[in-house]
Amino acid sequence: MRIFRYWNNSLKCLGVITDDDKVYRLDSPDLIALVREAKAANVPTAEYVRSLVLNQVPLEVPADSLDLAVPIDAPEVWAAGVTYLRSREARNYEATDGRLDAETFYDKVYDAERPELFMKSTAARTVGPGEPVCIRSDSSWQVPEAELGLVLDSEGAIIGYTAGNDMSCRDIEGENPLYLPQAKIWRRSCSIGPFVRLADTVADPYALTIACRIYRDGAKVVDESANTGQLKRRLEDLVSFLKKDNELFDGTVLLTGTCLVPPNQFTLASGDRIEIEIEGIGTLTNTAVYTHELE
Ligand code: DO4
Ligand code: MG
Repeated sequence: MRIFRYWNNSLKCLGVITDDDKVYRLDSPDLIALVREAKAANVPTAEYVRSLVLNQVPLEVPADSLDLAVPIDAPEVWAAGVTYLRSREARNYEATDGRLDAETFYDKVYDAERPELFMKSTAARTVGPGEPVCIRSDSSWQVPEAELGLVLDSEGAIIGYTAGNDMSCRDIEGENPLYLPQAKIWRRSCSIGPFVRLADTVADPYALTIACRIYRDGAKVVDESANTGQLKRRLEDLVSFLKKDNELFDGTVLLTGTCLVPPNQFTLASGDRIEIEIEGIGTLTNTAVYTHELE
């Protein structure tokens, strides 16, 4: 069961795709309200939504044909790093110019009990499906990072799963790890959506194929896939470190790290179309542009 939002006459509406692939409009204002209503009714959210649509007529169009919006206004997006071997390998490459002769802090954090967690984005910097993501003008080595996103409530419970893009500058991060915030955070450097699959309808979050495809001038220039089974950490452990002495807000998103990095010679160019697909969750599509091209 997947919750989404879409534009209808300049209004953001809430919708659901049920397990039998029917699409319904929901009256609740947003996902968090829906979760609260289910809690008040003392039933799991998916069961509550099933009861809401029981006697409703489904929309006649597939969800993909609607004008999909960001599924949740995440007040904060956090991200975990170096949670997959592929990320460790890529970061060691960019930090050492390919001369891998000593243990790096990426090797250390991959094995440490404490995960790398960083603030990735705020609601104002986060875009949804179909919206442009931005590339920085002071970087010449930029990639999307396809990541499984956890949608959390203020207690840290996982409400659902979404797809996320942690746009990253490999040259800025590789030059000096202290530049991480600049390598990760700028205008429109994060994208999430289009669907949030309710957590109680996902049988095994450690068995999801993640794919990243990039198209340039109509040709596919990147096509990579991996699986959340390769994640080094437990999702609950990432959340428990995020929660420590911290305040979480309903709808916070935690991106769980990338298992896919495009080949080292690849960098994003303006006009590239990025598709991030997570099995059972959906495909997040955005086009990359420079910030000065937005206006
Ligand atoms: O260590 C820097 C960031 C790592 C990251 O974003 C990832 O592994 O996905
Ligand atoms: Mg990342």
